[in-house]
Amino acid sequence: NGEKVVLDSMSMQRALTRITYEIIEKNKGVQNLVLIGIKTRGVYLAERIANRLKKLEDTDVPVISLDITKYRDDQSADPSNQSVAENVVPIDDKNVVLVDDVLFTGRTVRAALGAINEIGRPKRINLAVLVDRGHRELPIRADFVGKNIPSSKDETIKVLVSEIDDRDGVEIKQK
Ligand code: 3GP
Ligand code: 5GP
Ligand code: MG
Repeated sequence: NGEKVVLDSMSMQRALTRITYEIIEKNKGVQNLVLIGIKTRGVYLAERIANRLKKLEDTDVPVISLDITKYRDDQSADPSNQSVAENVVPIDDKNVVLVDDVLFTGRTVRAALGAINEIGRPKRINLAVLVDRGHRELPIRADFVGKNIPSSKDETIKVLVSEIDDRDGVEIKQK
């Protein structure tokens, strides 16, 4: 039914492993590092990276789970005082890596920066995404990219993580 596999399970593992090495290199180690995953799949990807960091650097890097709903620009402001994050640790003066599955218009990342501002003031924030599909509407780019997938707007990219989907992988299909 018109689905094309862009990353199979092994390729997805390798992309996450490469991103992990790039994070270690850019950060000159894992000191002062905090990962922030954007719900839903960004959190699982951040946890995968944290598992790799543990193996490679023998360090437990915290993973915060971020809910950007309150900061979205396409709905009236959420009046509730709901917390924007789970597993919160201090992020002041930390090197934060924000993790998401797909980077598209950039609006989710813009919202995430607002939510992070509620938690603290990191020294620096970098962005890691499994897929960059283009079509940015804001001046936002990723520092670490699993795969660039040029896409048309009437295509949709499916990101599967075995924690909640039946397998790992990335597929592209006509909407
Ligand atoms: P996620 O929360 O795990 O990232 O937006 C809800 C879900 O729908 C997302 O899951 C995302 O993967 C998926 N999705 C597929 N196509 C789109 C799209 O074009 N825009 C958004 N916002 N989500 C999409
Ligand atoms: P943006 O805000 O950059 O337009 O979109 C980023 C967010 O929307 C990501 O968290 C991602 O989950 C979701 N998203 C946007 N486009 C797609 C897509 O084609 N496939 C998937 N899986 N998610 C998408
Ligand atoms: Mg997402």
